[in-house]
Amino acid sequence: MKLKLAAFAVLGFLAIAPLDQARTIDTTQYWMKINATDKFQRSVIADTGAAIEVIADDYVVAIGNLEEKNRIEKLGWMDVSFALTEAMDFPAKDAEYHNYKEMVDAIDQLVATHSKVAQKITIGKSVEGRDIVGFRISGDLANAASKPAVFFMGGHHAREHLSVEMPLRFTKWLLGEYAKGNQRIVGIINSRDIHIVPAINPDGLEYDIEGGKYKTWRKNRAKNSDGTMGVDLNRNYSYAWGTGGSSKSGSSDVFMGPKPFSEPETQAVKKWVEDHENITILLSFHTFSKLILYPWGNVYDPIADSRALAVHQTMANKMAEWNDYAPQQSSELYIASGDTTDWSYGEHKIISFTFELDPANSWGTGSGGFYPGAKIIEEVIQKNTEPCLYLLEYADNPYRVIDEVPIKFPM
Ligand code: 0X9
Ligand code: ZN
Repeated sequence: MKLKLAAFAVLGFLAIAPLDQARTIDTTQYWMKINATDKFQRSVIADTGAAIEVIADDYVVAIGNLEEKNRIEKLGWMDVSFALTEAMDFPAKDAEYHNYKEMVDAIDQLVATHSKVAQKITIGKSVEGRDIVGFRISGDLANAASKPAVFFMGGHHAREHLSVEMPLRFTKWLLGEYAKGNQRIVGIINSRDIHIVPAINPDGLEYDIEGGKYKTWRKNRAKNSDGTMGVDLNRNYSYAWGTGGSSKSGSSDVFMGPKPFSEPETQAVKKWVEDHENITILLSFHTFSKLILYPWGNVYDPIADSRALAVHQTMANKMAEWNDYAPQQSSELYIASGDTTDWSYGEHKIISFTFELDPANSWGTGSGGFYPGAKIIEEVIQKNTEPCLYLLEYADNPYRVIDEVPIKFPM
């Protein structure tokens, strides 16, 4: 009821405000359930500038601003929509999630405890000047560059807090197991160079929870030239930038930015990857939908190199056995250009994955799938630990997954 009243209040305001003023002032986001049965319809929806968040057989749920809602209404596919004006208090049960300071403290504490094998890294600074920090882990840190490396990252999207918890807590587990003498983990750490950056977008993370309220914020906190805020960092990478599923409008949740790598956060990732040529595998955590995605996301065509395609598919299928997520090419969701993994594979031939973590959908989670509560954290870390170890074990040569001859029993 409250939501409906709020929606009327917003529309009433727009009716008396001059159009251009309304355009700059209205920052209301809309939740939309839209009829769509295939990837082609989903790509049309993605092209309106709204962010698709849930995909079901015959509909999607997207979040977008008023302009985007109007565009979708014109398509004639809108089922139901309402304004997301209901800000929530930060629930006490979510205190287990790390804000930026808590994350930095956790990193500092872990590297202090495990200083022989872990060091703090700063890959760059955010728009608002926060350090983009993480871990580098290796049995021989001085010579880590000579070992095969995996780059794990999270928190591109501000409201996807579980994608920060995943790499952070995986690291804590990994270092704890090493200290306990778990032989498998000792072997992995001694033979690998592991790079982990839990929050690529620290400003967005902080803004989303500022004042004890969730804001369903997605982008970074860049001040755009038209007075709007934020660039979608997962539309700002250079590979096939701006070729579909992203927007030129600063008010869009999928704003591509004024040019490829316009943002310090994506520049930091770019420089880090360029400076570490030993990275063979990259995994970017997002939420939500329980998916394992691999390139391409900017076209429906599969990766042309049949061996690289087979590696991505084989690995995705294997990892799905552990986390029970759905493995698929990114564009099976919808076309979107300028994402991390199209760039890391397209530009650097790094075997690249995006995980859309739990939950599967937004039903029953109150505010939507971005805020599933603290009770889900442990289970999500556990089911995704084996996939992370698997990537680390194959980092010396990911092509082993297709070249290895399976042992046949009986021998
Ligand atoms: O749209 C995104 O950036 C990712 N989904 S999210 O809900 N976390 O925002 C998915 C990116 C997958 N890539 C492509 N479809 N290109
Ligand atoms: Zn995301």
